[in-house]
Amino acid sequence: MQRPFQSICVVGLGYIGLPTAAVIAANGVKVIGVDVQQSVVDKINQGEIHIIEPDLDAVTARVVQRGALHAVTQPREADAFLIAVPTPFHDNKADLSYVFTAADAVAPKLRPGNIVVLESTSPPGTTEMLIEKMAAKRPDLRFPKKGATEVDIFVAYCPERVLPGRVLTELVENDRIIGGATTECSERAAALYRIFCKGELLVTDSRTAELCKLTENSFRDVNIAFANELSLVCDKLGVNVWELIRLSNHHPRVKILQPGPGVGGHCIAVDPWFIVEAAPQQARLIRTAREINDNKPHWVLDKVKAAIGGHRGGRPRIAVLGLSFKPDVDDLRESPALHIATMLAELENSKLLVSEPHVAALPKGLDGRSHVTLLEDHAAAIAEADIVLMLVNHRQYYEMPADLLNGKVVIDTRGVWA
Ligand code: SAJ
Repeated sequence: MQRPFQSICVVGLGYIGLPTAAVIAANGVKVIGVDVQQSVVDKINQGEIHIIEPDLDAVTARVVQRGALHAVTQPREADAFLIAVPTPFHDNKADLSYVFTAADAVAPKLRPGNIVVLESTSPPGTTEMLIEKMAAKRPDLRFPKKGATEVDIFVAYCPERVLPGRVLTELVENDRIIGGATTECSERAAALYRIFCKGELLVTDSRTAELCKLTENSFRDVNIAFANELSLVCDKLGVNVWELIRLSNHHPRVKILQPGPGVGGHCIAVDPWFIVEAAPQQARLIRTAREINDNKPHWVLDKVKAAIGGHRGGRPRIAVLGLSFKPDVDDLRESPALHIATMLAELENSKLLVSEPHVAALPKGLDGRSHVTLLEDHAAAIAEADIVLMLVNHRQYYEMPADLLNGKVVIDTRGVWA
């Protein structure tokens, strides 16, 4: 029997598209990878990769060498099309231009029986708009819409939910949500994901699938906001928030997360805005949570400013502990710790002794400033400092002599010394 998918075209060869293309190719299906950047295409065709992800280099080299994966700048005819392009959020709006550009590029290559799947994180209704875009370009083909019994092109939404650093494992092991435009679209999409996915394939409609991805990250954002709000309440009332949360979590149905200097990374700090944009009147808690978390770095900055104001005897030295967006990673993207350190450096009224075990040099915003120094040894930074600002609870920070903090003003946003 002929396999239903002989060739698959993956549009967008970034953090999701490239590993997906490589994994499908490794499962014996011919993959055409598409990226608008010629440099990315060239690199992949040489069997190399342009992103950091464990083991992806070896898999890519193997499938490119076997001819199972070939990269190009424009889509080509295939049995299935997977779209994994970025959907940035700016000026309070989701930017869907990359999705629609991909749809415009795919449309001329479509043949009856093809399936198109969108994976990019998207506001509810995007898949329906994608269908309209392609239908406008191809009036000769029947696309799925309400009441249609027969279609030529099947369309579905299937969000990516893999954790960077574990992408190759999670692509295969994780359950997937499949939101077809019709039941038959879902069935076809499920057959496509069965090629490489060992997890459960959970079928629903496209809007539910779109909202599901956004909901998962909003759920976490709202829960972190609750913890961050508690930290403000406790500061006002003179209560230790870490002890409060520890005690409250002994209740069998209470599981409060941890406060911090704010919420960073590329997903949790962004995705809830897609829901707020789609339903501004209804998504009041989700919006407020975003505002609480976004405001936390400024609250921390005010605490440091007060400590600087209270310091006697010249410019104080501040040990800034951690810059990454969460503990034990080297990722500085959208990091509240880096944001706070950069705002502090701008003030120029203190000397910053920065510790970040996962970077070799100071990042942009902190480099080239005479009053900012990167120290390899966090204990040395603390020993020299008047004020100690704990921003990221990296594993190494828990190991230091207990009396090192004696006589210092301590601002501990992570509860390391609580
Ligand atoms: N944070 C806190 N307090 C906590 C937990 C986290 O302040 O109790 C902060 C972290 O320090 C960090 C931010 O929240 O700044 C986000 O970190 P995270 O570990 O919660 O999440 P991410 O961004 O690394 O990954 C999330 C995950 N989503 C969920 O847990 C619902 C991951 O599974 C997704 O694959 C990923 O987003 C994604 O790509 O969407």
